[in-house]
Amino acid sequence: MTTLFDAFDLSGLPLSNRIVMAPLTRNRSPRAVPQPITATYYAQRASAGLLITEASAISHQGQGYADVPGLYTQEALAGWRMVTEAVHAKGGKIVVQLWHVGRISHTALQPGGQAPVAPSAIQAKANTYLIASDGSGSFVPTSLPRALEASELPGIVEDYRRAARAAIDAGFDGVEIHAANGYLIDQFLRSGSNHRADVYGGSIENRSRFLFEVVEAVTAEIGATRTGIRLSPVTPANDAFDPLPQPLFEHVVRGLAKYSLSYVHIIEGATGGARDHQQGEHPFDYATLKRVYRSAGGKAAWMVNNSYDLALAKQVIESGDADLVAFGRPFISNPDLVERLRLGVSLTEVDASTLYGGGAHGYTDYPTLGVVAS
Ligand code: 8OZ
Repeated sequence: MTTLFDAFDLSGLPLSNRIVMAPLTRNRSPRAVPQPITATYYAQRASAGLLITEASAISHQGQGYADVPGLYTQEALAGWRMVTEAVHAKGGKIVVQLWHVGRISHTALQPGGQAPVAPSAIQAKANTYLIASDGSGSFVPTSLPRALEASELPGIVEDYRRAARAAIDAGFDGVEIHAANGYLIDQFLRSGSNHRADVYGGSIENRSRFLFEVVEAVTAEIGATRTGIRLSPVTPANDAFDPLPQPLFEHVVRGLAKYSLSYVHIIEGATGGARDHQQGEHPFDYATLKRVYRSAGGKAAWMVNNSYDLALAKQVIESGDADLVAFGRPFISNPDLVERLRLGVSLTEVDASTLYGGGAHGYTDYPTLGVVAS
């Protein structure tokens, strides 16, 4: 029987177990540059089968929160190079999450203080995070976005392509396209944020067009086997809404099945919240989503995420319902999460006050088993 702790072949990338560190925003990269301490943080967690970095902006326009990292300056890529080298030195594997926030941004974070961009000029009922010059952080409402011209989309697709290439050149084992949690790609997918009248809006096919253009560009540049994608069919995160998520996401995975992707990463329910969260009239059927993907010929690893505990993670792997399980917050406060799960010992609780922004405290000072925090 397959267990959580068995090795896994991720499209030729050997993983030492089926436990993945989910992408986790930490706001500790001033000027979008990962720091030496970022390398320490990821290297401490290298016993995960796979590390997925925090979301990383593909362009300045794709940036939506204070001090999140990017992939669009040489300085940032040099910072990421330190991270990939530190993780690989510990025998870990690491992919970077490619991010364009779309409307989940603020004029203070955009080039020239301009409005953020989105499929439609609809302000999200959501907050972003700013850090003042005195270092204090605060959540503020996102700014009203402007609707993108169709003629601007090839430039954004090009930013994804360039960021994917830069990521591979910086030593990453692959990339994850962030198509979840109410950011730009998800804003195109869902009718709540996409009111366009052109070929990028209206029907499910049209709303999915931008996603497939990004997938096409990234896979053509670095290879599908180094490309994963994250979806969140029913999350309300960042004001994401669609009344008919089932046919929408079945269309998406049917289209993804044409590519030999490394993995499809599904957030089940509300991101960081209820696993049974629902949008529209019916509970979302994740088993059918997977079946549709496999019936269409999709071979990628099926990665699941959201509030898994050890028992649920064991069950989903042992039953074959998923190939990989991603853990989020438990990885923040348990750098040796794999070992703790293996031994079935208790986990350290996360300190919510140090999640976003700050320095080493709550970042690199969580203890491993038998070691007292300094
Ligand atoms: C928490 C805070 C800021 C951003 C996501 C990138 O939800 C995020 C994020 C999470 O995908």
